[in-house]
Amino acid sequence: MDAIQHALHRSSKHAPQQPTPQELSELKHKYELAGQGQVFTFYDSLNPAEQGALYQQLLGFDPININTITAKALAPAKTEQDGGAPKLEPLPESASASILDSKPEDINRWYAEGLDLIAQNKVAVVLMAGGQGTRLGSSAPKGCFDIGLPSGKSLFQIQAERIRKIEQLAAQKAGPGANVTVPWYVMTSGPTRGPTEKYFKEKNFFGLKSENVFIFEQGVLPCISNEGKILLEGKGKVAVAPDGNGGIYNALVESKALDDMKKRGIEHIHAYCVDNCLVKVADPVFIGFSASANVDIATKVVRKRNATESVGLIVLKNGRPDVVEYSEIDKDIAAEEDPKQPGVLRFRAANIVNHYYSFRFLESIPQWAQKLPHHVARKKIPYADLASGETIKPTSPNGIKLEQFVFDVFPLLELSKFACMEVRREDEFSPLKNARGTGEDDPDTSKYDIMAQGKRWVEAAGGKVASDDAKSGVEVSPLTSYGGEGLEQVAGKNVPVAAALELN
Ligand code: UD2
Repeated sequence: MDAIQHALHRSSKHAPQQPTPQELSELKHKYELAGQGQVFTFYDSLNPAEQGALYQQLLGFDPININTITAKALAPAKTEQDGGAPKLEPLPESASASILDSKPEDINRWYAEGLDLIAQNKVAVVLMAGGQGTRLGSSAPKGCFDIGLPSGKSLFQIQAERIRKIEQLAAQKAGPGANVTVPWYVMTSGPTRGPTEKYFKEKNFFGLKSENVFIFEQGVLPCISNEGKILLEGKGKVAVAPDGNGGIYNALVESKALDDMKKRGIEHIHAYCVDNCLVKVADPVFIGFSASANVDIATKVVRKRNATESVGLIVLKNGRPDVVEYSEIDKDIAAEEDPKQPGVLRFRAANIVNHYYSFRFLESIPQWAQKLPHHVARKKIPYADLASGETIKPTSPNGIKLEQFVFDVFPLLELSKFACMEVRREDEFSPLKNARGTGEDDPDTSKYDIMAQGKRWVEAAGGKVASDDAKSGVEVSPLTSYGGEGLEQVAGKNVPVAAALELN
């Protein structure tokens, strides 16, 4: 075991340790070989604790690999001219189902099968909550955000209560004595882990058992200057950023979340995005549909709102399922019309970060996680000036953040092991992306979409919502109804608008 491996072994057991002179010189040499020796510029001016912390941080990166992924991420996108970029096509009908035109008996069958799997404790939920919500303008984790519902519930609480309700519905179907648990694996990042853990504890895990909530953290990657150099945030710290929601795969393995799922006998996983207030957490229809299709991955999509909506597009590329992110799609392709349906977008299956995975597929993560590509986000990154050591806040993008995308795993699959389910946007997708007042994908549209859905449910159950004002609605607690069921008691009754309907 060489000095670095000794240090890795030692560091895994104790607080940041001072390296031995040999360990330090070996690590310095490794970074200098990679042209990244600048990270040691201020090392000698640091105190022992700072030196230990910087050493441990640098030990966690491989500078050669950082150079490789940076070069690959910056490589010019292949164009059709140089025979590179393959043709994109919409996913064929064979790989897609749509709730919009599925037969009710199929939907009911998927629902029943999904509930049975949940009742057999074979279903887990993974929440991607490491994003930093910059566009929303809130420094707290997005899941803590109060979208202004009459109940004041946050996104985390709404999602937790949907888990509690689906556990109850599955247990009711399974009959007396059923003991149903849907474990909730919450992925956070450096900036969101502390506040998320604190919030969950304050809220007593929203009524869930804490041993069934597994909060873990995704990895980080160094920020890179426009010249390809690893940036220091300060004299003793590398500037880092979360490694993207594609970091979920490594994080599931490194955090032992995957081991925990195996111990529990989990076979089906629902993974989703924290900012979608309408998300059907552990949706039995989606689980049943995916399990009966025996796929390794399934994804929910909604019809794209317009050519410029900021959503990834599910496509077929080289015969494989894939997603082209909104920040990387060719504008002309995004605006192309369907030749068979003028006025309808050709590429209209919008990715909503709502995925099913088979556990058997997630078990194979170590075989392919390193192969996932990195994407580049050009950003203004505060950095330590190498001459003065002062931290500079740049006024224009001075570097890049590298991140992986969760859906970059799709092309690993044959089409036969992949499925796509189109769902109703009004029932399943209302992302919280922008600050209040933006008018689209903001706290008010989130609140409205939940209240409008509650109103539809109450009216479908024979209830009457007192006001016809288009902006009015009813908040139906997830503990009262998961998807509009169980509202018989409102039949014939007037339900006041802006009510938080907690019929337990
Ligand atoms: C995401 C999708 C986009 C579309 C859109 C729909 C990706 C890469 N893009 O775009 O295709 O589906 O959502 O709303 O998914 N997250 C982490 N760790 C990170 C970064 C993000 O956990 O390092 C989580 C984040 O908390 C959120 C989800 O991933 O739950 C999506 O992240 P985002 O909101 O930054 O992605 P966005 O809106 O750019």
